[in-house]
Amino acid sequence: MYICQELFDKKKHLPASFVKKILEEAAPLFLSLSNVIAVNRQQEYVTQSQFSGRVTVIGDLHGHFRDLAYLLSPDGPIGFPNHNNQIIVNGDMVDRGDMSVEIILILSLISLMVPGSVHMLKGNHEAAPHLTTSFGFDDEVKLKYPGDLKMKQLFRQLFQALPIAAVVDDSVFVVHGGLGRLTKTIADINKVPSRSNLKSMLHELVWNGKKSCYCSITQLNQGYSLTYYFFNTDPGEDNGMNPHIRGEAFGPDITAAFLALNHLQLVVRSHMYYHEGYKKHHNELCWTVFSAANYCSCTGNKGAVLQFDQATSCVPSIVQFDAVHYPMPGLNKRSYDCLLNFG
Ligand SMILES: [Mn+2]
Repeated sequence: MYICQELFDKKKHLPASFVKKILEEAAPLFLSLSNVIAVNRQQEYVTQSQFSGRVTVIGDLHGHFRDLAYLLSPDGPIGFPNHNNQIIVNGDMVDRGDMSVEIILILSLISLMVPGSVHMLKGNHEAAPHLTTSFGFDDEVKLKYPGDLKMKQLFRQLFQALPIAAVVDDSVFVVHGGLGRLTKTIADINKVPSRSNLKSMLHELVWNGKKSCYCSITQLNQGYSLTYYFFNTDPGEDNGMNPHIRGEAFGPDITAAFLALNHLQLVVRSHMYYHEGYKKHHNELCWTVFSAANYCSCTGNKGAVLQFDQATSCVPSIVQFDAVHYPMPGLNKRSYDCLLNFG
């Protein structure tokens, strides 16, 4: 991480051949995982009902590599990941910030070096290519690896391979955006054969033979719809699905029904900026965590992570942190205008 930062500060970058090697080796590893991955702490031998070790959920990073470096540093609140100190990175690692490339590379590298210690999930910015085109990531790749046409394709391939969600200790569902109108079992989601075929996955999960979905076939074919549900919804106050400033909001009844159907206790999602870095919704059954502190160098918010570190409880500890300050010259006007309305 220090090498990445030092190179960046000198306007240099990791060699393209090294980057490609990481991307080419990590993508098949991610694709081999189930759509919803199980992240389990070790069960203590004596009681069988208590867990040891820690799992930390990191929310949106959006190119804030310095925040990630702080979190994983020896003096940071997480430290370097290992089997007893696992991290889930809950999507939207890229766009808007200026070091998205380094975030993907360092997390992929640790995933390869210490399997099972880092769990990267897909966010709407990894799921929809038009977002990386509009919000900076594609430009960042071009800037750092000019003329290298294969590089963007390898990043895209890796994004497609990322899992959709995680379940911690058979209790906590972790997903980037939230839930949708079709309540699904974890088994249903896992039955979808391949994440690399996005259209097929969207069709199966969203439609499932029903024609009641809000979206049109055209939108579906463009690959928006399930990304909408799992990656794009926000918690709302009213029951059911309701119109929302940036799409649809899912109500407390949707959260309760999903948890009951899957015998789970809590939903942790990200996707939305809050000034304190986290927020509890739906009678504390759904929590938001957001980890880009001082988002895009202009909001002054704290970052937060949620840590499952107690032996018996699935209520996480909240760790807040202040931004690692730096200028962000690459922020364009469209990003600035949109950043509070889009996760
Ligand atoms: Mn998002």
